[in-house]
Parts: sequence; C-alpha cells; structure tokens
Amino acid sequence: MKHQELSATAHALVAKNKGILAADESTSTIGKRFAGIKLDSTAENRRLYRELLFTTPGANDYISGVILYDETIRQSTKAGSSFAAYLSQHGMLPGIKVDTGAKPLAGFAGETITEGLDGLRERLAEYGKLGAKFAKWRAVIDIGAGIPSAYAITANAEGLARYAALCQEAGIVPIVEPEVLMDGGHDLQRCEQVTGAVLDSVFTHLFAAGVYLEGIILKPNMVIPGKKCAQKASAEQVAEATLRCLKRHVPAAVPGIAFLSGGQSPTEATLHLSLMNAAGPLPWTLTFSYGRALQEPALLAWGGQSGAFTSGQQALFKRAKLNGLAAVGSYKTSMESTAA
Ligand code: 5MM
Repeated sequence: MKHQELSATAHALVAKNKGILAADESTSTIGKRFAGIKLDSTAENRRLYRELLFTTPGANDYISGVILYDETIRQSTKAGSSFAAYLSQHGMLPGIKVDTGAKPLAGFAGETITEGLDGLRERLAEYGKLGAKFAKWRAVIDIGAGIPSAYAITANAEGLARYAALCQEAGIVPIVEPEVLMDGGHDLQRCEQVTGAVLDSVFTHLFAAGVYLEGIILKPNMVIPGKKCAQKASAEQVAEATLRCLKRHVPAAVPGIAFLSGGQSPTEATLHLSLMNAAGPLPWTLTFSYGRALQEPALLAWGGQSGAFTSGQQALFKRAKLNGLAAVGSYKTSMESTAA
C-alpha cells in the first residue's frame, strides 16, 4: 500500500505539463536574494514573498508541487490558511527541504557533506502531520583541481540513500538531489564524467538501502560547462550530453527526473528542458524543479513593492507556463515575447 501511495505521489509530481517550484531557500539564502532587491529579510517579508508565489493565479496549471523550508511550512496566507493547506486545496503538493545544509567534509578540503540525518525520522513524522507529501535533500559536488574525491561522492550518495529510505518509511516521496555545481572552469565533458560517476554512486546506494525507485524523483543538474569555461556549449550540445548521461546512469524504474537550474538563466533552463523533451521517447518523464530560474523574474518584478505584487505574480506565471510547455517539448524562444 505504501509503495502504491509513493508511486502515485511521484507520478503526480511529474504530471504532464507540470513541474516543481523550489521555494525552500534557507533563511540565509533568501536573505541574499532579498539583499539583491534591497529588502529586509524579516519573517513577514519572507511570508509575503512566499504568499506572492503560491497564490499566483493559474500557477497550478503548471506547478505540481512546491518545496518549502521549515519556517515556510509553519506560515500561513494573510487569509489564515497554512501554506501547506492552501497549496493542497489548489492542487499543488506541499514538500519540505529536510537536509540541514552542506558542511565542510572533514579531511577533504573544498568538499562538503550534506547533514541532517540525526532526528530525521521524527522530523519527517512532524512534517507529514503538517501536510508534506514529499521531501528534498541536496548533496553538493564541486568540480575543481583534484576534486571531487571518490570519498566525497560515496559519503554524499550514502547520505542521500539513508534520507530516501527514511522518507519512504514515513510515506513521503524523496526528491534525491545530487547537484554537480556549474561553478569553475571545467568543460562539458568533465561535467558529464563527474555527473555520471555521481549518479552511479547514488543509484548503487539507493539500491543497497532498499529504496523503492518507483517512489522517488531524481533532481540532477544538467550536463553543462562550468561558468568560467572558455569553451561554451550550444543548447543542443547541453541537451544531447545530458540525455546521454541520464540514459547511461538512471534506471528506467525512476518515474521522473526534475532538473535543478543551478545558475542557468531562466530562458536557458527552459530551452534546455524543451530540447530534451523534443528529442523523442524517454524512459522517464523529464521536467523542472527550478528555484532561481522560476523565481528570479518574479522577485525582480515585485522588488518588495506592495504596488508590484501582481507584476511579480505575472512574472512567475510566465515562467511556470513556459516551463510547462518545455516539459512536453513545445517551448520556442519566440514565446518569450508573446507569453502572458
Ligand atoms: C531554492 O534553493 C534551494 C535552497 O538552497 P539553500 O539550502 O542553499 O538555501 C536549493 O536547494 C534548490 O532547491 C536547488 O538547488 C534548485 O534551485 P536552482 O536555483 O538551482 O534551480
């Protein structure tokens, strides 16, 4: 029974035309985003901004679920509905980030290990009561001179597998997010090699931990050159390398792959997704689980100004709609100027 529920939730998250809004910025990250629009990061401003996102008219046509942060899942709309209840009532599944962040990995300079396993069983039980149907844990792998080490990859993969098993025990679908960062000067080939090695290790550990693959969502990076790499890749090359890497390393039992945007511009992230979906039949559904690539235009259009609340919502709606089209391979860059 639990397997059926997990699989149903996972499939709902990657329903046709739909993807996930990542709105689980920790207090420190949302503080940096607000600093960019010169807005104080108070609990009320964070609540107001999340209300803007979640109550965007029509967003539920393209957004299947929203990843929340611990503070956010305890907050409510101005009208008094908890965000989790509001999202559920509007056809969007509430999710929760449960890792406690990537911390320096002892003995491995420049590498991190994602923490948050202590007390996770109890926290998942509480989040379940608060309405969470899925969860997210992000492991971070950096590419640089001599890194990533085999140990950092293994340790992070094991963390993801232990988290995923605990989620499924609680009836919560785990989003498994191993992010290979696009910082640095590495080229496309190096990103493909590291992403492949990371995915191999992740699935080896998920299998060893007995995780039910039909009841997870994978949230990977796309295969893309580092920001400082002189050799740029075309959108077609990114799509081709990403698909090749995923086909080689992700079992067909996984129902859906929902990409992170990782610092790509909103339009790049949409185009890459659409090209992959236009490339033909795939073993899994490919969609988005974007944070910045969905939110950036909305945050800028709002700018913390009460008179611009609707403009912020329109900007989010536009990105949600275009990514919804990309999730079925129907996005064209010309739609950027015509989409409402
Ligand atoms: C929304 O950002 C998430 C939270 O990050 P912090 O724990 O650092 O505050 C982040 O995990 C996000 O869900 C993923 O990286 C995808 O977001 P992007 O912006 O890369 O699409």
